[in-house]
Amino acid sequence: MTTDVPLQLLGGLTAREFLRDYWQKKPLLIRQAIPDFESPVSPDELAGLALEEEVESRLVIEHGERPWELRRGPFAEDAFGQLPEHDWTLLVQAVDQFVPEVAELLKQFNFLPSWRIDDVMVSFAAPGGGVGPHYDNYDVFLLQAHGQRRWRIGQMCDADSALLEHSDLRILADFAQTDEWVLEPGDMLYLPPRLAHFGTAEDDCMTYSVGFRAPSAAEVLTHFTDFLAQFLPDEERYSDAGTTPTADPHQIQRDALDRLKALLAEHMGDERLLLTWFGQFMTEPRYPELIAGTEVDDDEFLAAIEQGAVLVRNPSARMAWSEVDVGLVLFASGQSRLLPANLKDLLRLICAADALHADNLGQWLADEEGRKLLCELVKQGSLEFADE
Ligand SMILES: [Mn+2]
Repeated sequence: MTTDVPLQLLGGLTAREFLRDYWQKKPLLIRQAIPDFESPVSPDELAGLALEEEVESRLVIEHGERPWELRRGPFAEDAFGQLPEHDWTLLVQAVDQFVPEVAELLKQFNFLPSWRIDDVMVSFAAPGGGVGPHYDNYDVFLLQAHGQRRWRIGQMCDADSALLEHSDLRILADFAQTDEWVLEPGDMLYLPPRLAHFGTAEDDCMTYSVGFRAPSAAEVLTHFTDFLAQFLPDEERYSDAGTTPTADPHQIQRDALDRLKALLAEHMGDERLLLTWFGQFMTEPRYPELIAGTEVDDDEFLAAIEQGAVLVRNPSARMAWSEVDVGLVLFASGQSRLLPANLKDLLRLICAADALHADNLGQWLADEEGRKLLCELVKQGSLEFADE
């Protein structure tokens, strides 16, 4: 992708300028980031999604059975009829996995790695509705999709910031406002992690939140070491061969720490395993149960494609690829495959194309490794045959 072209989505900044000056640093309001934006999802359709078992949804009612009452979906059909006229919000996660037009929107964010994108949450709010002043640990682009929302931003927060006593929601006890805007459809607000913000609906309004994933340092350490440990035999232990007599047997000496540090460095520095773990971790699907594979053998697969069948990415699948010294690695929905270097263009195609078919697969259908890979991805469920 070109990084030095001014982007309407970024208010005329180039991707390079945005990443240098704003990303992870400071907020940016972009008027008409997507001119004449019309939400591909209606409020009714959003409410419909919140009834579905596999969809993660929440309702926040400011003056409910308790202040800022949180209810979790799936909801019953009559749940929305009984709500007050104002001051409530419905939030639906990962709408991009269920509405292709919302997934399409994510292509505009291709100046960022796709594996950093988490999901598009869509919220509908009645007038006055919001989830209270809070901060998130993730970057977010807030695209106004319908109606108007007033956004207030405040201070940078951290784990010491005081929160209201609330069992489910993290609402800030103090909010020091620094700026305020009313967003119209097509306007977008970028917020870096940990910036206090507070959105309230001016009228019936819908907002799309493009959220990002970034593992915490604690997650990196615990998950990577768990992953590493699978490959370490029980015999490999702290070892002090060649040690010298100790002056005081009760003292832990410096050389013990040095031995431990060497043990850690040897394994933590394994780049291949670090990459494998990271790629698997970052492509783990939010809803693994929606990645169901299809049994298909190599010949059936080839025949189907040659007869015009089309493969599409499972909307719940996540994919990324990387280069290693012995070839390539494809990460697909939490799994990794080591592949020969000559499959690079195929990996790029699989990760990027909307659809795979005889035309764009072309020569790859004659490549045994390539065909096997496609077939395996269908069996795993990351790719699926499009419905006729
Ligand atoms: Mn937020």
